[in-house]
Order: sequence, then structure tokens, then C-alpha cells
Amino acid sequence: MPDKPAGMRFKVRNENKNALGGLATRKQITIYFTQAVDAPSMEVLLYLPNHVSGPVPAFAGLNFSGNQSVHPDKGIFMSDRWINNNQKGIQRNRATEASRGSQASRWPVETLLKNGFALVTAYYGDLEPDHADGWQTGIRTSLQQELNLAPDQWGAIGAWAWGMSRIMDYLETEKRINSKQVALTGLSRIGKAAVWAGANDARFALVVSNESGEGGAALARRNYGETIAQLNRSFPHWFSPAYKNYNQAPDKLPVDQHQLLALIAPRPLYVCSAAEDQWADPQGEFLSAVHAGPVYQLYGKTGLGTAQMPAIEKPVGETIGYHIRTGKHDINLYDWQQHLAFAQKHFRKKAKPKT
Ligand code: GTR
Repeated sequence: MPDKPAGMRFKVRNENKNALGGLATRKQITIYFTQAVDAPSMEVLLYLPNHVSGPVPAFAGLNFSGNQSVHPDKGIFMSDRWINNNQKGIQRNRATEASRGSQASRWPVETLLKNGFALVTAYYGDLEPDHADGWQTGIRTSLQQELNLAPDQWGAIGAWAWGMSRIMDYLETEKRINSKQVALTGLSRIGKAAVWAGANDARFALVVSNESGEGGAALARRNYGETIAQLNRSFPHWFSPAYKNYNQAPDKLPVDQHQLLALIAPRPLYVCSAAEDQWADPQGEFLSAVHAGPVYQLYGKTGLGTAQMPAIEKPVGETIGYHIRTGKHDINLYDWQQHLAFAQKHFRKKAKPKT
């Protein structure tokens, strides 16, 4: 994982202290990765709760369809980048007005704000468009020199994860954010990237894997649901080329995904699955969380505290949390409520006692 480029800079493009009917302050920031006028960049959307003063905890995560898809708030700048046509309100690979709020069910902005959390997000395609040739216009090519890494030395998942750390670089400069209490979250392919970012960057105080599946939380050696071969065939650009050597031989991998999760120790980690999302292998995600536990124990922490797969919508765990809910592959309010409660529990513990 390369470090940040030397010339990186931030520009606050817009700030509205009276967003969402006064509930929030909305800031939109461009992260320019170099000093050049036409530098590769990333658009960050930040909502801060207005009813609490001082630095607040935050949830951070990339989105699939552009920042305007996260909330119908008309003040959000519309993405002008390449976006997959299979996303709602996208035409000829560009966002239209119809994409505003199209992903709102995945981002309970008001719930987070009312609980005193900030939300920070950016479009994953700002780092690399999610298709096989996306690397040619993404940061793996445009920042090749600055990062001293050839495009085939990493994959799109790596590029997205790298971008998550650049959001953290910004948050460290943002006075209203408690940068020691930033929870990183991600769904599915972005969940794979979130786990990777969380493993590499210990500044993320808590990591959430929402149905990250194969190449994310799910154990590869179970060969259940999506396999390494299927993943590499459908998405040849996601992982480093060496991963393809294991297409037919997951048993030859020197590691498995529980070890990836264990790299997040001793920081709190939440893994979750959905009953109808067998493609992501809920059992494999659970077992991965179980077997990350011994590393948490080395730090004197209890991971899940159980090896028994819990019933539907009966969350379990200590420093590692887990739930499986009803329904399909997605992230919904139920998931967020558990993530929020988990973050509140752990962040409260760390908070200095009031004198
Ligand atoms: C699927 C892919 C999964 C998962 C998912 C998603 O097509 O097979 O690994 O990443 O996409 O991102 O929604």
C-alpha cells in the first residue's frame, strides 16, 4: 500500500452550515493528489451533526454511484465521472438528476447525525472506474510515478482502499472530527477494500465488513458461493495478478481471510452477512471472524466470544461483532443500527471519563 503522494492538497469547495433542515453542516472537499492544475482528484462529501459541539466520531465509506446518490439533498455536487450504467439514474455512464438519493436506503444520514456521528463518503470510481480497463484512467496509471508502483503491482481493490486512507488524511485536518474515532465501512466489493484499508491503516479505529464475501471476510478454502476463480474471471481488475495463480488452488494460498481480519486487531471489527446472500458465504464470513479471534486474544481482548453461528438478527461478539440478517445482498437500516451500536459501545469505552 503506497503512502500519500507528497503534493496532495485539500480544497473545501462548499460549506453549508444549515443543511438537511439545520440538522447538519455539509462540507464538500476536493482532494487533489498532486500539485498539478489538472491533478487527479477525489470529491469528498462530509455531513457534521449541528447539535453537538467539539470533535465528533465518524463513519467513513466509499459509495457506488457518486456522492449525489447518497441523499436527495440538492446541494450535493453531482459526480461527473464514469459510473456504471447498471446504477439507477445513470445514462451513458454519467449521473443524471434521477440518481440523486438513489442509494439513500444504504446511507441513513439523519440517523447517524442524530446519534452524534459525522458521515464522510466519496465515489469509489474517483479512484478507479470499476471495469476491466478502468486502471488506465484511474490512479494506478495517473499516480504511477508519485506512488512508485506499476499498475499491475496492485488492483482496483487496492486503489479504492488507498483512497480511504486519503479521506483519513483529510479527516485528520478537520477540527470537528475526532480522527481517533473514525469507523470505516464498506459493502461488498467496497467492503473488500474497506477490510484491506483497515488492515493497512491503523488510524481507522473500527472496521465494518458488510457482506464483503470472497476476497473480503469469507474464507476462500471453503469453496462455497463465489470462488477465487469466479471472482478473478468476472473482475480481473480487482486484485493483484498473482491472485489468479490460486484460481484452481485455494488450498495452496499461504493465507486465508481470517488472517486478513486478524490484521485489524486489536481494533474493533464488525462482520455481517445476509441470509439470502449465499454468494458471499455467510458461514465463511462468520468462521473467518471466529478464527481471527486468537490474535485478539494475544492483545487480551475477546473477539467474538463464541464459535456458534448466531440465529438471524441476534448479533453476537465483543471486540469482533457479527450478525446475519434476513434478506438479500445489501446494506440496510438494520445493519447500520448494529454498526452504530457497536461503534457507540467501543468509542464510549475509550472516551475519557468526565471529571
Ligand atoms: C458481485 C461479486 C461479489 C461482490 C458483489 C458486489 O458480483 O461477485 O464479489 O463484490 O458483486 O460488489 O456487490
